[in-house]
Amino acid sequence: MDSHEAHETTTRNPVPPQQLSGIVGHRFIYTYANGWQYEMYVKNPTTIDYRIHSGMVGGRWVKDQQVDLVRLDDDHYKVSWNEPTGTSVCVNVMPGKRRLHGVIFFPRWVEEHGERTVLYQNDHLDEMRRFRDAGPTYPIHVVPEFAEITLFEFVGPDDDSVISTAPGDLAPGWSDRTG
Ligand code: FER
Repeated sequence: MDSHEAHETTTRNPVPPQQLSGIVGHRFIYTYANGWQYEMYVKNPTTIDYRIHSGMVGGRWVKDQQVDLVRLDDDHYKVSWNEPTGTSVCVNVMPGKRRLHGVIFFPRWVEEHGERTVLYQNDHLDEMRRFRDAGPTYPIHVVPEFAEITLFEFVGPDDDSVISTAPGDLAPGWSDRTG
């Protein structure tokens, strides 16, 4: 047996079963321990829409962000992506526990000028990439926080009406609905 075959016979599959139906097609609203309130809609296994209701870049909203979505375990998913702004995000979601943990990696220019990203990003994609490339990128501002999921509901996949309004144009208290 050559070394390649030896590897083939001893390697293990590290990937747990990928059943994503417990998160795809769901909308959830959550508040981080630092008070920042976010809303995410998992449109399909590769795409999210989201709104930021309050916090450092409250008012920002995005549709059709491409993400990596995996199931880590029972009631435990992980969503990871990189924004056109250069911001990277990893979010662990435990719907049954109403628990979430996010780590946001902001480039220096967003930490200094977050207001430049407070808009409907889809209408400004090239502008965001220009800001990203102009920097400065470093030092990265790392924000790791737990959050409580205050609403978790199934609304169905691939529905562009779920997130279609700026956070600031919703009725007062809209994001306070629980469930
Ligand atoms: C989240 C944390 C950060 C999230 C989105 C972001 C939708 C996006 C940050 C940014 O680009 O400013 O939990 O969920």
